[in-house]
Amino acid sequence: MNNSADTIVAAATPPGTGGVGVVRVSGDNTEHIARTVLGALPEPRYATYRTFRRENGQKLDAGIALYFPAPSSFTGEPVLELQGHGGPLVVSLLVDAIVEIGARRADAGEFSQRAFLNDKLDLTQAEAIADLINASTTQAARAALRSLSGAFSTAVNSLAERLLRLRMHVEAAIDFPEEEIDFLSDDLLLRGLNECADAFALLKEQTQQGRVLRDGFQVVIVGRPNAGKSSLLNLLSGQEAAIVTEIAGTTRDILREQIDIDGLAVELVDTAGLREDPDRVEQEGIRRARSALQSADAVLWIQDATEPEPGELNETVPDGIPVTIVHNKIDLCESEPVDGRGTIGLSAKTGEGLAALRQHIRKLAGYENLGEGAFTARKRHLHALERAAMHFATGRTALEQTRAGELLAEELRLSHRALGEITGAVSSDDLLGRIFSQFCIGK
Ligand SMILES: Nc1nc2c(ncn2[C@@H]2O[C@H](COP(=O)(O)OP(=O)(O)O)[C@@H](O)[C@H]2O)c(=O)[nH]1
Ligand SMILES: [Mg+2]
Repeated sequence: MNNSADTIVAAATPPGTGGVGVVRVSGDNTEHIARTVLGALPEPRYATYRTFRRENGQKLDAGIALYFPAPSSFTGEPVLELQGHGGPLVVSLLVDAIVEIGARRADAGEFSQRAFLNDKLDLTQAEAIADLINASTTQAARAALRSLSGAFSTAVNSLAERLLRLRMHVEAAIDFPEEEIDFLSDDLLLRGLNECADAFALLKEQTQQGRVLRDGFQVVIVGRPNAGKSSLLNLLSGQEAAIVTEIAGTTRDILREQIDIDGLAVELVDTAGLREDPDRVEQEGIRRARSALQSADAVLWIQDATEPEPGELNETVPDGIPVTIVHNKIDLCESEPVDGRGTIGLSAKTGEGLAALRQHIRKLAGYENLGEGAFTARKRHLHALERAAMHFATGRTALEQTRAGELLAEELRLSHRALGEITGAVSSDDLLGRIFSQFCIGK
Protein backbone atom coordinates (compact mmCIF):
# COMPACT_ATOMS: atom_id res chain seq x y z
CA MET A 1 0.00 0.00 0.00
CA ASN A 2 1.12 3.53 -0.69
CA ASN A 3 1.59 6.05 2.05
CA SER A 4 -1.48 7.81 3.26
CA ALA A 5 -0.19 11.37 2.97
CA ASP A 6 -1.19 11.72 -0.66
CA THR A 7 -4.66 12.33 -1.97
CA ILE A 8 -6.40 9.42 -3.68
CA VAL A 9 -9.16 9.26 -6.26
CA ALA A 10 -11.27 6.43 -7.71
CA ALA A 11 -14.63 5.67 -9.24
CA ALA A 12 -16.82 4.42 -6.38
CA THR A 13 -19.46 2.97 -8.69
CA PRO A 14 -18.70 -0.18 -10.69
CA PRO A 15 -17.32 0.16 -14.22
CA GLY A 16 -19.90 0.19 -16.99
CA THR A 17 -22.90 2.35 -17.77
CA GLY A 18 -25.41 3.44 -15.16
CA GLY A 19 -27.62 6.35 -14.28
CA VAL A 20 -25.06 7.87 -11.99
CA GLY A 21 -21.29 7.49 -11.71
CA VAL A 22 -19.66 8.47 -8.43
CA VAL A 23 -16.04 9.60 -8.13
CA ARG A 24 -14.55 9.76 -4.65
CA VAL A 25 -11.54 11.80 -3.54
CA SER A 26 -9.85 11.64 -0.13
CA GLY A 27 -6.80 13.35 1.33
CA ASP A 28 -5.26 16.70 2.14
CA ASN A 29 -5.42 18.04 -1.40
CA THR A 30 -9.19 17.50 -1.61
CA GLU A 31 -10.10 21.11 -0.89
CA HIS A 32 -7.86 22.39 -3.69
CA ILE A 33 -9.27 19.76 -6.06
CA ALA A 34 -12.83 20.76 -5.15
CA ARG A 35 -12.12 24.43 -5.81
CA THR A 36 -10.51 23.63 -9.15
CA VAL A 37 -13.15 21.18 -10.43
CA LEU A 38 -16.19 23.02 -9.06
CA GLY A 39 -15.02 26.64 -9.08
CA ALA A 40 -15.67 26.98 -5.35
CA LEU A 41 -15.76 24.81 -2.25
CA PRO A 42 -19.30 23.46 -1.69
CA GLU A 43 -20.92 23.91 1.70
CA PRO A 44 -20.00 20.88 3.84
CA ARG A 45 -22.47 17.97 3.66
CA TYR A 46 -24.92 19.79 1.38
CA ALA A 47 -25.75 18.51 -2.08
CA THR A 48 -24.72 21.17 -4.57
CA TYR A 49 -25.35 21.06 -8.32
CA ARG A 50 -22.21 22.08 -10.19
CA THR A 51 -20.38 21.86 -13.49
CA PHE A 52 -17.28 19.64 -13.30
CA ARG A 53 -14.29 21.13 -15.08
CA ARG A 54 -10.71 20.24 -15.89
CA GLU A 55 -7.88 22.36 -14.57
CA ASN A 56 -7.84 24.32 -17.86
CA GLY A 57 -11.55 25.14 -17.50
CA GLN A 58 -12.84 22.62 -20.03
CA LYS A 59 -16.29 21.24 -19.12
CA LEU A 60 -16.44 17.49 -18.42
CA ASP A 61 -19.83 16.86 -16.86
CA ALA A 62 -22.32 18.33 -14.43
CA GLY A 63 -23.86 16.80 -11.33
CA ILE A 64 -24.04 16.73 -7.57
CA ALA A 65 -21.00 17.56 -5.44
CA LEU A 66 -20.70 16.61 -1.78
CA TYR A 67 -17.88 17.85 0.42
CA PHE A 68 -17.06 16.31 3.82
CA PRO A 69 -14.35 18.14 5.76
CA ALA A 70 -12.11 16.12 8.12
CA PRO A 71 -12.67 14.41 10.43
CA SER A 72 -16.38 13.88 9.77
CA SER A 73 -16.05 11.76 6.68
CA PHE A 74 -15.84 8.08 5.76
CA THR A 75 -12.03 8.08 5.78
CA GLY A 76 -11.54 10.71 8.46
CA GLU A 77 -9.79 12.89 5.85
CA PRO A 78 -11.38 15.62 3.72
CA VAL A 79 -13.55 13.78 1.17
CA LEU A 80 -15.19 14.97 -2.04
CA GLU A 81 -17.86 12.95 -3.85
CA LEU A 82 -18.83 13.87 -7.37
CA GLN A 83 -22.00 12.28 -8.73
CA GLY A 84 -21.97 12.68 -12.47
CA HIS A 85 -23.39 10.71 -15.39
CA GLY A 86 -22.67 7.01 -15.26
CA GLY A 87 -20.85 6.44 -18.53
CA PRO A 88 -17.48 4.70 -18.36
CA LEU A 89 -15.79 7.41 -20.41
CA VAL A 90 -17.28 10.35 -18.47
CA VAL A 91 -16.21 8.81 -15.18
CA SER A 92 -12.69 7.98 -16.33
CA LEU A 93 -12.19 11.49 -17.81
CA LEU A 94 -13.20 12.96 -14.47
CA VAL A 95 -10.76 10.69 -12.62
CA ASP A 96 -8.01 11.66 -15.10
CA ALA A 97 -8.76 15.36 -14.58
CA ILE A 98 -8.47 14.96 -10.80
CA VAL A 99 -5.18 13.08 -11.16
CA GLU A 100 -3.90 16.00 -13.28
CA ILE A 101 -4.85 18.48 -10.56
CA GLY A 102 -3.00 16.50 -7.90
CA ALA A 103 -4.17 13.08 -6.78
CA ARG A 104 -3.20 9.49 -7.32
CA ARG A 105 -5.41 6.58 -8.32
CA ALA A 106 -6.47 4.62 -5.22
CA ASP A 107 -5.41 1.05 -4.62
CA ALA A 108 -8.00 -1.63 -3.88
CA GLY A 109 -9.57 -1.06 -0.46
CA GLU A 110 -7.56 2.08 0.18
CA PHE A 111 -10.50 4.24 1.26
CA SER A 112 -11.52 1.63 3.83
CA GLN A 113 -7.92 1.24 4.92
CA ARG A 114 -7.68 4.97 5.61
CA ALA A 115 -10.94 4.78 7.55
CA PHE A 116 -9.33 2.04 9.63
CA LEU A 117 -6.05 3.92 10.11
CA ASN A 118 -7.98 7.02 11.22
CA ASP A 119 -10.00 4.99 13.75
CA LYS A 120 -13.26 5.41 11.87
CA LEU A 121 -13.70 1.66 11.69
CA ASP A 122 -11.96 -1.31 13.24
CA LEU A 123 -10.84 -4.21 11.09
CA THR A 124 -13.93 -6.36 11.51
CA GLN A 125 -16.08 -3.39 10.54
CA ALA A 126 -13.98 -2.64 7.47
CA GLU A 127 -14.28 -6.30 6.47
CA ALA A 128 -18.01 -6.16 7.08
CA ILE A 129 -18.32 -3.49 4.37
CA ALA A 130 -16.94 -5.96 1.84
CA ASP A 131 -19.14 -8.72 3.28
CA LEU A 132 -22.27 -6.57 3.04
CA ILE A 133 -21.53 -5.76 -0.59
CA ASN A 134 -20.90 -9.43 -1.41
CA ALA A 135 -23.70 -10.94 0.70
CA SER A 136 -25.64 -13.63 -1.16
CA THR A 137 -28.60 -14.08 1.19
CA THR A 138 -30.77 -11.59 3.08
CA GLN A 139 -29.61 -13.10 6.36
CA ALA A 140 -25.95 -12.70 5.40
CA ALA A 141 -26.56 -9.07 4.49
CA ARG A 142 -28.29 -8.40 7.79
CA ALA A 143 -25.52 -10.12 9.72
CA ALA A 144 -22.86 -8.12 7.84
CA LEU A 145 -24.68 -4.94 8.75
CA ARG A 146 -24.56 -5.98 12.40
CA SER A 147 -20.80 -6.56 12.11
CA LEU A 148 -20.48 -3.18 10.47
CA SER A 149 -22.32 -1.52 13.31
CA GLY A 150 -19.83 -3.14 15.68
CA ALA A 151 -21.68 -6.16 17.12
CA PHE A 152 -18.78 -8.51 16.47
CA SER A 153 -16.13 -6.05 17.64
CA THR A 154 -18.09 -5.44 20.85
CA ALA A 155 -18.19 -9.16 21.59
CA VAL A 156 -14.45 -9.49 20.93
CA ASN A 157 -13.61 -6.38 22.93
CA SER A 158 -15.62 -7.46 25.92
CA LEU A 159 -13.73 -10.77 26.01
CA ALA A 160 -10.44 -8.89 25.58
CA GLU A 161 -11.43 -6.68 28.52
CA ARG A 162 -12.03 -9.76 30.71
CA LEU A 163 -8.64 -11.14 29.71
CA LEU A 164 -7.02 -7.83 30.52
CA ARG A 165 -8.50 -7.85 34.01
CA LEU A 166 -7.20 -11.40 34.53
CA ARG A 167 -3.78 -10.35 33.29
CA MET A 168 -3.65 -7.46 35.71
CA HIS A 169 -4.59 -9.80 38.54
CA VAL A 170 -1.92 -12.33 37.62
CA GLU A 171 0.79 -9.73 36.93
CA ALA A 172 0.08 -8.22 40.34
CA ALA A 173 0.51 -11.64 41.93
CA ILE A 174 3.88 -12.03 40.23
CA ASP A 175 5.01 -8.57 41.30
CA PHE A 176 4.23 -9.32 44.92
CA PRO A 177 5.69 -12.83 45.24
CA GLU A 178 5.16 -13.03 49.00
CA GLU A 179 1.42 -12.94 48.31
CA GLU A 180 1.56 -14.96 45.09
CA ILE A 181 0.13 -18.16 46.50
CA ASP A 182 -2.90 -16.36 47.84
CA PHE A 183 -3.46 -14.40 44.70
CA LEU A 184 -3.23 -17.41 42.45
CA SER A 185 -5.58 -19.65 44.39
CA ASP A 186 -7.87 -16.73 44.91
CA ASP A 187 -11.57 -17.34 44.20
CA LEU A 188 -11.75 -14.21 42.14
CA LEU A 189 -9.08 -15.48 39.77
CA LEU A 190 -10.67 -18.91 39.42
CA ARG A 191 -14.05 -17.38 38.76
CA GLY A 192 -12.49 -15.03 36.21
CA LEU A 193 -10.86 -17.97 34.44
CA ASN A 194 -14.13 -19.88 34.32
CA GLU A 195 -16.04 -16.92 32.99
CA CYS A 196 -13.45 -16.35 30.33
CA ALA A 197 -13.58 -20.00 29.27
CA ASP A 198 -17.36 -19.73 28.87
CA ALA A 199 -17.03 -16.49 26.94
CA PHE A 200 -14.49 -18.11 24.61
CA ALA A 201 -16.84 -21.03 23.95
CA LEU A 202 -19.77 -18.75 23.18
CA LEU A 203 -17.80 -16.43 20.94
CA LYS A 204 -16.33 -19.36 19.04
CA GLU A 205 -19.81 -20.68 18.35
CA GLN A 206 -21.03 -17.27 17.17
CA THR A 207 -17.95 -16.73 15.04
CA GLN A 208 -18.28 -20.16 13.46
CA GLN A 209 -21.86 -19.34 12.60
CA GLY A 210 -20.81 -15.94 11.30
CA ARG A 211 -18.30 -17.58 9.02
CA VAL A 212 -20.93 -19.94 7.65
CA LEU A 213 -23.24 -16.98 7.03
CA ARG A 214 -20.52 -15.22 5.09
CA ASP A 215 -18.87 -18.08 3.22
CA GLY A 216 -21.75 -20.51 3.01
CA PHE A 217 -21.67 -24.13 4.06
CA GLN A 218 -20.23 -26.76 1.79
CA VAL A 219 -21.93 -30.16 1.76
CA VAL A 220 -20.26 -32.94 -0.22
CA ILE A 221 -22.43 -35.84 -1.32
CA VAL A 222 -20.63 -39.18 -1.66
CA GLY A 223 -21.53 -42.85 -1.84
CA ARG A 224 -21.52 -45.89 -4.09
CA PRO A 225 -22.64 -45.57 -7.72
CA ASN A 226 -26.43 -45.50 -8.16
CA ALA A 227 -27.15 -44.76 -4.50
CA GLY A 228 -29.05 -41.63 -5.60
CA LYS A 229 -26.51 -38.85 -5.02
CA SER A 230 -27.38 -36.92 -8.16
CA SER A 231 -31.09 -37.42 -7.50
CA LEU A 232 -30.58 -35.86 -4.08
CA LEU A 233 -28.71 -32.89 -5.57
CA ASN A 234 -31.60 -32.32 -7.95
CA LEU A 235 -34.17 -32.67 -5.19
CA LEU A 236 -32.42 -30.23 -2.86
CA SER A 237 -31.72 -27.69 -5.58
CA GLY A 238 -35.20 -27.98 -7.07
CA GLN A 239 -33.91 -28.45 -10.60
CA GLU A 240 -32.52 -31.08 -12.91
CA ALA A 241 -28.94 -29.98 -12.42
CA ALA A 242 -27.37 -33.42 -12.59
CA ILE A 243 -28.00 -36.27 -15.00
CA VAL A 244 -29.71 -39.20 -13.32
CA THR A 245 -29.79 -42.67 -14.89
CA GLU A 246 -29.97 -46.23 -13.69
CA ILE A 247 -26.52 -46.77 -15.18
CA ALA A 248 -23.80 -46.91 -12.54
CA GLY A 249 -21.04 -44.36 -13.14
CA THR A 250 -23.21 -41.65 -14.73
CA THR A 251 -21.66 -38.81 -12.75
CA ARG A 252 -17.99 -38.51 -13.57
CA ASP A 253 -17.14 -34.97 -12.66
CA ILE A 254 -17.76 -32.75 -9.68
CA LEU A 255 -21.01 -30.82 -9.89
CA ARG A 256 -21.70 -27.78 -7.71
CA GLU A 257 -25.04 -26.17 -6.95
CA GLN A 258 -25.76 -23.18 -4.74
CA ILE A 259 -28.90 -23.49 -2.68
CA ASP A 260 -30.45 -21.47 0.08
CA ILE A 261 -31.83 -23.32 3.12
CA ASP A 262 -33.86 -20.80 5.09
CA GLY A 263 -31.23 -18.12 4.51
CA LEU A 264 -28.24 -20.41 4.92
CA ALA A 265 -26.17 -20.38 1.72
CA VAL A 266 -25.25 -24.01 0.99
CA GLU A 267 -22.98 -25.24 -1.74
CA LEU A 268 -23.88 -28.81 -2.65
CA VAL A 269 -21.19 -30.89 -4.29
CA ASP A 270 -22.26 -34.00 -6.20
CA THR A 271 -19.51 -36.51 -6.91
CA ALA A 272 -18.75 -39.62 -8.89
CA GLY A 273 -19.77 -42.81 -7.09
CA LEU A 274 -16.94 -44.42 -5.16
CA ARG A 275 -16.24 -47.95 -6.32
CA GLU A 276 -13.43 -50.37 -7.11
CA ASP A 277 -12.08 -50.90 -10.65
CA PRO A 278 -13.66 -47.95 -12.49
CA ASP A 279 -12.55 -46.96 -16.00
CA ARG A 280 -10.01 -44.17 -16.60
CA VAL A 281 -12.46 -41.25 -16.71
CA GLU A 282 -14.34 -42.47 -13.69
CA GLN A 283 -11.04 -42.96 -11.88
CA GLU A 284 -10.33 -39.26 -12.27
CA GLY A 285 -13.87 -38.49 -11.08
CA ILE A 286 -13.28 -40.57 -7.97
CA ARG A 287 -10.00 -38.79 -7.35
CA ARG A 288 -11.87 -35.46 -7.53
CA ALA A 289 -14.56 -36.76 -5.20
CA ARG A 290 -11.92 -37.68 -2.64
CA SER A 291 -10.27 -34.31 -2.93
CA ALA A 292 -13.65 -32.54 -2.52
CA LEU A 293 -13.99 -34.39 0.79
CA GLN A 294 -10.93 -32.57 2.09
CA SER A 295 -12.53 -29.13 1.95
CA ALA A 296 -16.07 -30.10 2.96
CA ASP A 297 -17.87 -28.56 5.93
CA ALA A 298 -20.04 -31.67 6.10
CA VAL A 299 -20.33 -34.95 4.24
CA LEU A 300 -23.53 -36.80 3.32
CA TRP A 301 -22.88 -40.47 2.69
CA ILE A 302 -25.73 -41.75 0.53
CA GLN A 303 -26.55 -45.39 1.09
CA ASP A 304 -29.01 -47.30 -1.07
CA ALA A 305 -31.42 -48.62 1.56
CA THR A 306 -32.24 -51.66 -0.58
CA GLU A 307 -28.60 -52.74 -0.62
CA PRO A 308 -26.66 -54.31 2.22
CA GLU A 309 -24.85 -51.73 4.27
CA PRO A 310 -21.07 -51.66 3.95
CA GLY A 311 -19.19 -52.50 7.10
CA GLU A 312 -17.30 -49.25 7.12
CA LEU A 313 -17.17 -46.24 4.88
CA ASN A 314 -13.58 -46.93 3.95
CA GLU A 315 -13.02 -43.32 2.97
CA THR A 316 -10.76 -40.86 4.62
CA VAL A 317 -12.67 -37.87 5.79
CA PRO A 318 -10.51 -35.37 7.65
CA ASP A 319 -11.04 -35.16 11.41
CA GLY A 320 -13.78 -32.86 12.55
CA ILE A 321 -15.87 -33.02 9.37
CA PRO A 322 -19.20 -34.59 10.30
CA VAL A 323 -20.39 -37.50 8.17
CA THR A 324 -24.10 -38.28 8.03
CA ILE A 325 -25.36 -41.54 6.59
CA VAL A 326 -28.47 -40.99 4.48
CA HIS A 327 -30.52 -44.07 3.63
CA ASN A 328 -32.02 -43.34 0.25
CA LYS A 329 -34.83 -45.10 -1.68
CA ILE A 330 -36.93 -45.75 1.41
CA ASP A 331 -39.91 -45.81 -0.96
CA LEU A 332 -38.66 -49.26 -2.01
CA CYS A 333 -38.38 -50.61 1.54
CA GLU A 334 -41.21 -52.11 3.55
CA SER A 335 -40.12 -50.69 6.85
CA GLU A 336 -38.62 -47.30 7.52
CA PRO A 337 -34.91 -47.46 8.22
CA VAL A 338 -34.06 -47.04 11.85
CA ASP A 339 -33.20 -43.52 12.76
CA GLY A 340 -31.50 -44.26 16.04
CA ARG A 341 -27.91 -44.22 14.79
CA GLY A 342 -27.66 -40.74 13.44
CA THR A 343 -28.90 -41.83 10.04
CA ILE A 344 -31.63 -40.19 8.00
CA GLY A 345 -34.21 -41.96 5.84
CA LEU A 346 -34.94 -40.39 2.48
CA SER A 347 -36.55 -40.95 -0.85
CA ALA A 348 -34.96 -38.74 -3.49
CA LYS A 349 -37.78 -39.95 -5.72
CA THR A 350 -40.82 -39.02 -3.62
CA GLY A 351 -39.22 -36.31 -1.50
CA GLU A 352 -40.00 -38.10 1.73
CA GLY A 353 -37.53 -37.15 4.46
CA LEU A 354 -36.41 -33.99 2.65
CA ALA A 355 -37.60 -31.61 5.37
CA ALA A 356 -35.71 -33.60 8.00
CA LEU A 357 -32.57 -33.56 5.88
CA ARG A 358 -32.76 -29.79 5.36
CA GLN A 359 -33.23 -29.35 9.09
CA HIS A 360 -30.25 -31.64 9.70
CA ILE A 361 -28.01 -29.57 7.39
CA ARG A 362 -28.99 -26.39 9.23
CA LYS A 363 -28.08 -28.08 12.48
CA LEU A 364 -24.71 -29.23 11.15
CA ALA A 365 -23.96 -25.65 10.15
CA GLY A 366 -24.83 -24.48 13.65
CA TYR A 367 -27.59 -22.50 12.01
CA GLU A 368 -30.33 -23.59 14.37
CA ASN A 369 -30.87 -20.75 16.80
CA LEU A 370 -29.87 -17.95 14.56
CA GLY A 371 -31.46 -14.95 16.16
CA GLU A 372 -31.23 -11.27 15.52
CA GLY A 373 -27.82 -11.27 17.20
CA ALA A 374 -25.98 -12.91 14.32
CA PHE A 375 -22.99 -11.19 12.76
CA THR A 376 -20.70 -12.18 9.91
CA ALA A 377 -17.17 -13.38 10.51
CA ARG A 378 -14.30 -14.70 8.44
CA LYS A 379 -11.94 -17.64 8.56
CA ARG A 380 -9.24 -15.23 9.64
CA HIS A 381 -11.29 -14.29 12.71
CA LEU A 382 -12.02 -17.89 13.57
CA HIS A 383 -8.35 -18.83 13.34
CA ALA A 384 -7.26 -15.92 15.54
CA LEU A 385 -9.97 -16.79 18.03
CA GLU A 386 -8.94 -20.44 18.09
CA ARG A 387 -5.35 -19.38 18.74
CA ALA A 388 -6.49 -17.09 21.54
CA ALA A 389 -8.59 -19.87 23.10
CA MET A 390 -5.68 -22.30 22.81
CA HIS A 391 -3.29 -19.97 24.67
CA PHE A 392 -5.92 -19.34 27.28
CA ALA A 393 -6.47 -23.07 27.84
CA THR A 394 -2.73 -23.73 28.00
CA GLY A 395 -2.30 -21.01 30.61
CA ARG A 396 -5.18 -22.31 32.66
CA THR A 397 -3.76 -25.85 32.65
CA ALA A 398 -0.33 -24.50 33.60
CA LEU A 399 -1.82 -22.78 36.61
CA GLU A 400 -3.71 -25.88 37.69
CA GLN A 401 -0.73 -28.18 37.29
CA THR A 402 2.20 -26.09 38.43
CA ARG A 403 0.66 -23.12 40.24
CA ALA A 404 3.03 -21.07 38.11
CA GLY A 405 1.83 -17.52 37.69
CA GLU A 406 4.49 -16.67 35.09
CA LEU A 407 3.32 -19.31 32.65
CA LEU A 408 -0.29 -18.22 33.01
CA ALA A 409 0.69 -14.58 32.57
CA GLU A 410 2.58 -15.31 29.36
CA GLU A 411 -0.23 -17.40 27.85
CA LEU A 412 -2.80 -14.76 28.76
CA ARG A 413 -0.65 -12.15 27.05
CA LEU A 414 -0.49 -14.27 23.88
CA SER A 415 -4.20 -14.94 24.05
CA HIS A 416 -4.96 -11.24 24.42
CA ARG A 417 -2.71 -10.48 21.48
CA ALA A 418 -4.42 -13.01 19.21
CA LEU A 419 -7.80 -11.48 20.08
CA GLY A 420 -6.44 -8.06 19.19
CA GLU A 421 -5.64 -9.29 15.69
CA ILE A 422 -9.36 -9.76 15.03
CA THR A 423 -10.32 -6.12 15.46
CA GLY A 424 -6.93 -4.79 14.38
CA ALA A 425 -5.97 -3.53 17.84
CA VAL A 426 -2.83 -5.57 17.17
CA SER A 427 -1.86 -5.72 13.52
CA SER A 428 1.09 -5.89 11.21
CA ASP A 429 1.38 -4.01 7.92
CA ASP A 430 1.55 -7.33 6.20
CA LEU A 431 -1.80 -8.44 7.60
CA LEU A 432 -3.43 -5.11 6.73
CA GLY A 433 -2.05 -5.23 3.22
CA ARG A 434 -3.48 -8.69 2.72
CA ILE A 435 -6.91 -7.81 4.05
CA PHE A 436 -7.43 -4.55 2.20
CA SER A 437 -6.02 -5.72 -1.11
CA GLN A 438 -8.99 -8.10 -1.37
CA PHE A 439 -11.36 -5.13 -1.48
CA CYS A 440 -12.30 -3.52 -4.76
CA ILE A 441 -11.06 -0.15 -5.92
CA GLY A 442 -13.04 2.82 -4.70
CA LYS A 443 -14.06 1.13 -1.47
N1 LIG B 1 -37.12 -45.74 -6.16
C1 LIG B 1 -36.15 -44.83 -6.03
N2 LIG B 1 -35.22 -44.70 -6.97
C2 LIG B 1 -34.26 -43.77 -6.81
C3 LIG B 1 -34.21 -42.92 -5.67
N3 LIG B 1 -33.14 -42.12 -5.77
C4 LIG B 1 -32.55 -42.42 -6.95
N4 LIG B 1 -33.22 -43.43 -7.59
C5 LIG B 1 -32.87 -44.05 -8.86
O1 LIG B 1 -31.58 -44.65 -8.72
C6 LIG B 1 -30.86 -44.53 -9.94
C7 LIG B 1 -29.51 -43.87 -9.66
O2 LIG B 1 -29.74 -42.52 -9.27
P1 LIG B 1 -28.62 -41.42 -9.37
O3 LIG B 1 -29.14 -40.20 -8.70
O4 LIG B 1 -28.10 -41.28 -10.75
O5 LIG B 1 -27.50 -42.08 -8.44
P2 LIG B 1 -25.96 -41.68 -8.27
O6 LIG B 1 -25.18 -42.59 -9.14
O7 LIG B 1 -25.67 -41.93 -6.83
O8 LIG B 1 -25.81 -40.24 -8.63
C8 LIG B 1 -31.74 -43.76 -10.88
O9 LIG B 1 -32.38 -44.66 -11.74
C9 LIG B 1 -32.72 -43.04 -9.99
O10 LIG B 1 -33.95 -42.80 -10.60
C10 LIG B 1 -35.23 -43.12 -4.66
O11 LIG B 1 -35.28 -42.46 -3.61
N5 LIG B 1 -36.17 -44.06 -4.89
MG1 LIG C 1 -24.60 -39.38 -9.96
